[in-house]
Amino acid sequence: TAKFSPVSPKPPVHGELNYQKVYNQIADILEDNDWDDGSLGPIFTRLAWHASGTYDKATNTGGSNGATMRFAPESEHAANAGLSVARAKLEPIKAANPEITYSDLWSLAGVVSIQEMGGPTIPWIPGRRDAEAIAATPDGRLPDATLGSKHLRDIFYRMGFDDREIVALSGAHALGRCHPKNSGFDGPWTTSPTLVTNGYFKELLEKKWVEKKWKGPKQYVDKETGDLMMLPTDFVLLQDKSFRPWVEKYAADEKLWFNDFASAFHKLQELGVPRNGSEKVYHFKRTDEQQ
Ligand code: ZEM
Repeated sequence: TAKFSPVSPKPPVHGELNYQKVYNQIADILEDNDWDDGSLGPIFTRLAWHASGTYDKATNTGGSNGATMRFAPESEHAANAGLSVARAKLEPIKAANPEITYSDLWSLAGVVSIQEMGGPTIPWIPGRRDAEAIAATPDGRLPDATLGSKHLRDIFYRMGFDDREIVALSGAHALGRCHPKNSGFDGPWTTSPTLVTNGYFKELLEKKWVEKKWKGPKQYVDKETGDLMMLPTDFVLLQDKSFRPWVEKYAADEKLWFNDFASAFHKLQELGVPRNGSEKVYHFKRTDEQQ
């Protein structure tokens, strides 16, 4: 009988690693004046999301366990274009902490980024195990920004999320920007792309959005300045009867969004990770709370 298992047979050693120390090491490399808006936080957040957003609850496949995006073909899936930068930037942290798995490291980098950019505390649990390429899920599990609300529901219900969580998670687009060479789309969603705020929901509601006139994929720009953008999947949150009330609530109440986002992002990071309920849950201190 074949003994081969796609998951490494030896569990990593926990408890020996000081995760707050690893948190701080990641926090130290976030600021990068040669990168985009000056922070690697947005791209680390996207890495953590794409590593986990492959989950399918019906078959219990995909998810943040495994870090199979290290390998082709997953590294070459169109949705993951540009993420090699994020993976490479985390290599020195892996080298300094060989005991941490890539899957824990990427997930932790998402948590560090969100907290250090001013977002809510995200409870985090270590224990993910890296897997071989064979454990990767097929292409097409991550959302396609050109589609509508049915597609958003198909993708996020498959992971086990509901409408409220879909809207809460979408608020991560307060961060970062679209890069033509990665996705074909262009521009940031908010005027503060390195800060976690409810600005995404405010912009969505308050700006007048018009279709961008260009040769690229269909996207929206704000009519007044043309500086901000929305993807078709962002714009449908305004049009859909069940999504829109959450956009309005989160725009009016940042605390509510912080709470919902923290729960949903934690849940996203747990997808597909075997747990027995006795694991220690970490709540990391921000670096500015440690002085
Ligand atoms: Zn994103 N996202 N995303 N997202 N995303 C991009 C960038 C970022 C969708 C999507 O197609 C795109 C979530 C949900 C969804 C982030 C976080 C999260 C880009 C631009 C696209 C096209 C990539 C590029 O060109 O570099 C779609 C369709 C989504 C469905 C709702 C969720 C959930 C996220 C986290 C919780 C972040 C932080 C970025 C910015 C990355 C950067 O490099 O600045």
